[in-house]
Amino acid sequence: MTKNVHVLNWINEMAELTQPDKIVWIDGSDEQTEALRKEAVSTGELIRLNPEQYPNCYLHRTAVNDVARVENRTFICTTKQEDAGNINNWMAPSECYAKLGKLFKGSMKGRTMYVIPYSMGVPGSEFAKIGIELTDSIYVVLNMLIMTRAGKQILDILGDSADFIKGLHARADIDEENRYICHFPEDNTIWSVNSGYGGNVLLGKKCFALRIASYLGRKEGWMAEHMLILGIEYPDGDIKYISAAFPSACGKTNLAMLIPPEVFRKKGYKVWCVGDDIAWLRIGKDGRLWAVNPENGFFGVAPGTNEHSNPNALATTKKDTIFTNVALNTDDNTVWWEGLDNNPPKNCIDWKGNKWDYANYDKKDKSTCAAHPNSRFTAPAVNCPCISPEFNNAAGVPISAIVFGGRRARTAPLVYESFNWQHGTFVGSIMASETTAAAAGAVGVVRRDPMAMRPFVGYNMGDYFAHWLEMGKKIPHAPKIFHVNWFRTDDEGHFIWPGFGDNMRVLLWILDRVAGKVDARETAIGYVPNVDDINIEGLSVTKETITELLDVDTASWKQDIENIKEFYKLVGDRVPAELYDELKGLEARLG
Ligand code: OXD
Ligand code: MN
Repeated sequence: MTKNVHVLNWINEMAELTQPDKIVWIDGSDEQTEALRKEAVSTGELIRLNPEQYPNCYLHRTAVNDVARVENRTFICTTKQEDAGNINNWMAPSECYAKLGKLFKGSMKGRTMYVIPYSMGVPGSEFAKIGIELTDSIYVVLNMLIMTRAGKQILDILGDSADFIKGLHARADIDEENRYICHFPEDNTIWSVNSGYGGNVLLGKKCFALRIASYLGRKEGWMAEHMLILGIEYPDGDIKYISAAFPSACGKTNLAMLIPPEVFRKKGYKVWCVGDDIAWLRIGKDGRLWAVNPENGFFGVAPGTNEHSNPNALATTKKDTIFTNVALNTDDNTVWWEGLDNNPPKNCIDWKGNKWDYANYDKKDKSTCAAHPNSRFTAPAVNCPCISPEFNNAAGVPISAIVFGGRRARTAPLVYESFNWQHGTFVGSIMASETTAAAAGAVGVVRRDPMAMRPFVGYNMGDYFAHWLEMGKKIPHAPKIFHVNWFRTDDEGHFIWPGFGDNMRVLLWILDRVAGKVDARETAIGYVPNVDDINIEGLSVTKETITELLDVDTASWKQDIENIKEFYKLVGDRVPAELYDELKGLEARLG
């Protein structure tokens, strides 16, 4: 499919190492894709679902020891350890190549090596980058064909260039003790071995589009972020775009596809989804920050997805979708997961492939669940009813506001605005989420997750903060930076804010601030809305509740300061002085 010597030499080298029986090039054609699906069904790697209810949909089960990303086995392999920083695991490149080389050696004997040329971003566009993944898994091929733009055309665009990311993946023995997800940012290389789970093996996603891309972005003057992108269309047709970063399990896919509350829908408001997980951001010729979603599909968490939480995601998965580790309803060959509805199928196979013990099912005990809590759907973006008309626009969309968010019971108010870009970078750097403890009202453990990028920055976190500050100086018309918290609780531990579609009310305040349409109250942490400026038309939430949601709890902020200091110390000596200045400023304002 190509005469590119860089590609051919590298594939020869990797084939000599892994020794596959044959090599198959993925051309992206319907015929080849269908043949691979058939082959996977014949070996049991995929189960075909009911073609009437789920046309062209399949179920896959991973090994029971291989169900999630493995942060403790993920490495950034830079020549100097300090370039990877304290937040990442590090191995010297030579040591890592030698160690993993042994695991890859002969790992594809008796198997096929698939060559997947793919593009992150619209192929051939200024924003796009090319990768090639070598894998011995049909499941990976079929997922990559959904999640990226893949096939022969990508090799045509690459021509004889050496500018591509080299990804090697082998399932090997799915041995957790020898599972490694390793990144060599100085060599544009990713090696992943002993896993078959999406986040570890779909190398275009977290490995390339976040870890390697964040490294490239710093070098080349742009940003790769763990952000959704959405557009809000006003009744007059104007559309404003927001990008937002939240740690895993904070409802990013739900926010990206939100349906406006009825009162807004009636007035003509719409929400468009550009992306649910990753944004590549660059400074446009007009001086604004422009974002593309480099992916071509959604790899979403299934449990909790339902007609109320995210009807658009549900609709997206009704065709051409691969489900992973959900339950199989054997009565009608359809899928089910906890939170889909209140009718768990009595006759079903659980995510481990065993007959589900329905009689002993206890919603609160995860070990009795039919679907794995991290079970997934891989669905094409084009299936989404609210996919943005700009989804395939190579230039991306102009960003008016950047939103950070976490899961905080008390500390963060519903929404606040940073004072400026530097302060906004500080707000992102101290992002955190709490795990809610079992006891009602108890506050859980705080995990700092700067810009929701803790597991995904491909270099030193301190340098990453510095890059944010640098970008701020270079963007003539920078977006404003906000922080939201949908998860504030009352004294009994109940969520106070309704969330889901109603989050749009907060996004509208954010956009009003950007447009200079509303005033705000200056507080120690930033600008907080005046109570009357959050539109609660058609909502059963009272003004008193909004007042409570917007309260800045000084005592818990003061407590947080110590934790922030500890975290900065952990990040190390490359935390920029400007962020320490911001921390001092916050401490002083809190009094
Ligand atoms: C994801 C994650 O899968 O952030 O998107 O873990
Ligand atoms: Mn994610």
